[in-house]
Amino acid sequence: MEKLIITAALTGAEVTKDIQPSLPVTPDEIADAAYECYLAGASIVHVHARDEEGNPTQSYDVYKEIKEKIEAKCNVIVQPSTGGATWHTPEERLQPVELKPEMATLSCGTCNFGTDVFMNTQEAMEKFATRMKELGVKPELEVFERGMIENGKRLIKKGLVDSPAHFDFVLGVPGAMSGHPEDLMYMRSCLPEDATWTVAGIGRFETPLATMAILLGGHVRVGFEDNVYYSKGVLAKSNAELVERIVRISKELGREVATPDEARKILNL
Ligand code: KMH
Ligand code: ZN
Repeated sequence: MEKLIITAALTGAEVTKDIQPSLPVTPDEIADAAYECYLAGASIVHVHARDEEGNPTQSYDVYKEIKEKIEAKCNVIVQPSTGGATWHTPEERLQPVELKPEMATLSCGTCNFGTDVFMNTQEAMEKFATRMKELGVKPELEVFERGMIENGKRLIKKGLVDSPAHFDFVLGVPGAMSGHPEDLMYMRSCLPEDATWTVAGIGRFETPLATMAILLGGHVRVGFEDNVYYSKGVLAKSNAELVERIVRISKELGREVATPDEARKILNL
């Protein structure tokens, strides 16, 4: 089986330091967390930027600072978010793609997101995919619902996303698809045959779905964006602690963990 790619989703747009005191928020904190996760076994870091007040921002300049600070420390793959926060405009969200990162996320449809709506029109998805293709940025197709896989396939069919595409199943967001084992099995069965995939289980779904992905040949995303706990009611000490657990499980199950350069090969970066 291919080696396991572990993505660390370090910050997200929704979690605050009140909820998780170790949440990395400043560019220096995010770069330090990225480096710790890299040392622990992560080959990709999914990053969201925050402004000086700690609020989500899609500012080109802040993403630039984060990317440069991470790249000064290690060769982990830096994957900026184009999802941002639910209230960001598509134009704001697309800004970090101009940094020409190796990868960036591309959300493949609209869904409820907690008490908000996460809006991704066909027009916006095509615009994001077009710009990523022009700049040589590989999209990670974020799917929160079954129908979003079809939207991703449509982008491939239109020639806006290259095959083999890479999907990320984000399962367990309140308001969108749940994260039970049968949900993951179903989503996986709907992918294009040549696609690679990652699963990001939200909250209590994180570790069970990660374990399934290790066994099924998929890849894994963990981190404070998705889950702030190590176990029920016990906060994780750091993003790296969550990565370390996945490395341990994967080794116990006989699957090796990919370095960033090995991940680049698997994902055709
Ligand atoms: N914060 C969510 C509304 C992504 O990073 O691409 C969207 C999100 C997806 O986090
Ligand atoms: Zn994100």
